[in-house]
Amino acid sequence: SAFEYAPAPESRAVVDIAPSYGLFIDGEFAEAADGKVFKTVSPSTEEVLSEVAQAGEADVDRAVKAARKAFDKWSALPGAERAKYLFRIARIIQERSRELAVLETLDNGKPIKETRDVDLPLVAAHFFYYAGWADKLDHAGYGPNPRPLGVAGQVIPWNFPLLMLAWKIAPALATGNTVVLKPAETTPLSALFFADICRQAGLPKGVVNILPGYGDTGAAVVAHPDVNKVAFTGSTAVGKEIARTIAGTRKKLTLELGGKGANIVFDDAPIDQAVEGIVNGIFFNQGQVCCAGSRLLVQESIQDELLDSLKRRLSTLRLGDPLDKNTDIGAINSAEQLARITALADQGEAEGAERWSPPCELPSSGYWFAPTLFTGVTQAHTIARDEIFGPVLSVLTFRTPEEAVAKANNTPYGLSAGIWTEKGSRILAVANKLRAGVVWSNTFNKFDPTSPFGGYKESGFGREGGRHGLEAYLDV
Ligand code: TXE
Repeated sequence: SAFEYAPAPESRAVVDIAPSYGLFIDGEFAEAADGKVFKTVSPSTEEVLSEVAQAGEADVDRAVKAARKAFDKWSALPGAERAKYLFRIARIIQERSRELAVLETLDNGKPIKETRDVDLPLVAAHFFYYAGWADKLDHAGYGPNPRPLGVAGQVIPWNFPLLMLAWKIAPALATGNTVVLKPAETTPLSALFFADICRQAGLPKGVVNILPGYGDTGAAVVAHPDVNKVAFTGSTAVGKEIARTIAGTRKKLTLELGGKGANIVFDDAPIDQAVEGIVNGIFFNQGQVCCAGSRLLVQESIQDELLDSLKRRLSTLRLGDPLDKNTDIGAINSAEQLARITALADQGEAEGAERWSPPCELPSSGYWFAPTLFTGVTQAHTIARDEIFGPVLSVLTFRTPEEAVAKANNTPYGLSAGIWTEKGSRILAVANKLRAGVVWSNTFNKFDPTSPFGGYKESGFGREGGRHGLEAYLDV
């Protein structure tokens, strides 16, 4: 089934990484028009994995033209025909999931446990899910005959490279749009392997185009006049810049930006379960997750007990080789991200919060950051407000549910929150007052292709996933 776990990958031998890769335009791999290339490295070893073509404006133009040309035929196909391609892609992803999981772990630095058990099953599930919608769009609640928008320009980040690609490409293709996608500069490889999967599935040329590059490539995709829809996941600053760029055009836009999620633990919560949820909330993918539970709000009366358990649990986490299936904490994705995390954590200390990490040896090469806890954090601290996007948890306390809600909402972001309590009525009462796109109760970081995902406030707008995810790609 779509939700089956991938078999356990045992070594990097399952993936064959070529020394160089081209851009994927109109069904073919090609060099950049100006011949530019960049290197992608493994963040856990700093080993160069491959050299990748870097798309410039001329390449963006060629890719958009190919997508535009492919659009007429692709959008005219009966939905059931488009579904066949998407189901085929989903099945190939399942078949190749060991290889893709190892590839993603090498290029991103996250533990194989995560790419194997979370990323890859979810990637396949998204393609299966949206394949199922392709012939049912008349019944999606948007009235008869909703129309695709045209060419979708999609820019994605590095924290879930293949999953973010799936979130963007699966609904776009199901609804009859064609795609020009720019992967993040530090993680281009899985998108290029996906291009190969499109060929393997016999997807018509030009329906999917993949353009590796830096921010300027993304900006050129966004600004291209023949792009009809822009979908972006990344930093709030770049999201705002994109919104400014396309203001005044008729391009449709969805933005999935940063977050500062609160995990709220009440005094009646099952402590052991809450500790697991807190750890998953902030240390999953080294905390490089937009919906991470990066603020722990704990009811004052259980603070000591909870922190003791949490520290004991953190002391058992294994940091190291991401390809080792026992590893819990992998590498930080890039030197730049490591520098950002380091600077914010240092600022937390300088502003007077109390810093704690379990004893933990960091490998000598690669980009690493030990799991870190800050206690005595108040709203005045930078680490209570800014997105750190790393394995750093800020602990704040509250006395009453009202105070918990006020503190949780006291952020410019609004992407995620978690509530831990035995009382169902309290879950509903608190959840209804939180300004967050997703609220988990007695769990955290659970994803499902049938659920819409997206933010309030500075976390962006528009929804991805579920029936709502179709709307972003349709004129209704
Ligand atoms: O993001 P960028 P970065 C947050 C997180 C992190 C910070 C910086 O707080 O610490 O952002 O990360 C492309 N026009 N998130 O620098 O720059 C870029 O090439 C068009 C949260 O990596 O936003 C990449 O493909 N595109 C987040 C993508 O945008 C541009 C995930 C994201 O990079 C561009 C990532 C431009 N002008 C970071 N400039 C989340 N919501 O999950 C860059 N890009």
